[in-house]
Amino acid sequence: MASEGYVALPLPDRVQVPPEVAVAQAEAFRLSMARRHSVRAFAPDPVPEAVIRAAVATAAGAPSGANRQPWHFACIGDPGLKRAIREGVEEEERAFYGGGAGDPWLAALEPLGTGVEKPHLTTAPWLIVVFAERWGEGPGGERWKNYYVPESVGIACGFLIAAIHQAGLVTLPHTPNPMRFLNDLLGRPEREKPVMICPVGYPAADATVPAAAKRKKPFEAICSLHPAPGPE
Ligand code: IYR
Repeated sequence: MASEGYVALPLPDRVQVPPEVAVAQAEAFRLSMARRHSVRAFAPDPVPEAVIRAAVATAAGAPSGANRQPWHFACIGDPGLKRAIREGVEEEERAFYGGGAGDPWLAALEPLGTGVEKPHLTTAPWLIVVFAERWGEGPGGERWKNYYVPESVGIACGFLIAAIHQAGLVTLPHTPNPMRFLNDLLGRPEREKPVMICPVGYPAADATVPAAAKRKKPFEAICSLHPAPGPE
């Protein structure tokens, strides 16, 4: 891949908010994201393609190693393709829940109520399959290295999940293993590895979430401040 060298642009979209506005905005975003829940039961109501396109464009704006953008998002609204994906996923999950996972893993999943059946993969109006591009390839077959691929794609997935939530929709990040059948179904090259399936839609009227999923670690357990905060 040819380098164009370093070209500096003045920071686009510069904002400089007062500290109290920064605190208020951070808190507003925290509260909004705290209202995001992974949902397993979807309503069949349609979702406009424009929402899916906007969410994917948001994800594709994520930072990535050397700006290689090592991702591809396959968006599936076709019912036959969704059914084929569900069948492939459930076949893998049968092996996983039938012993492949091992007892400690199955015990860890029990409070989440997961299982082989994945009806959401056909009920949700859209599935977004996220692929990680392990290396880049030009039209002439020349190859280049991508950097920090899992980290980059993980960040993009976070952006995608936040964008879906911001649109007022729900998803359930799903990561069956090894998922290679998705390359065949979706015509993606071998150098792309499927890493996540995000069903997207409205929640079913009777949707529930596992109580266990709502127990978050105390803030003090996941964050340390240096220097330690003084007395209020
Ligand atoms: N992929 C399986 C199992 C599973 C694994 C983890 I780690 C989860 O947080 C949830 C499920 C499934 O989707 O059922």
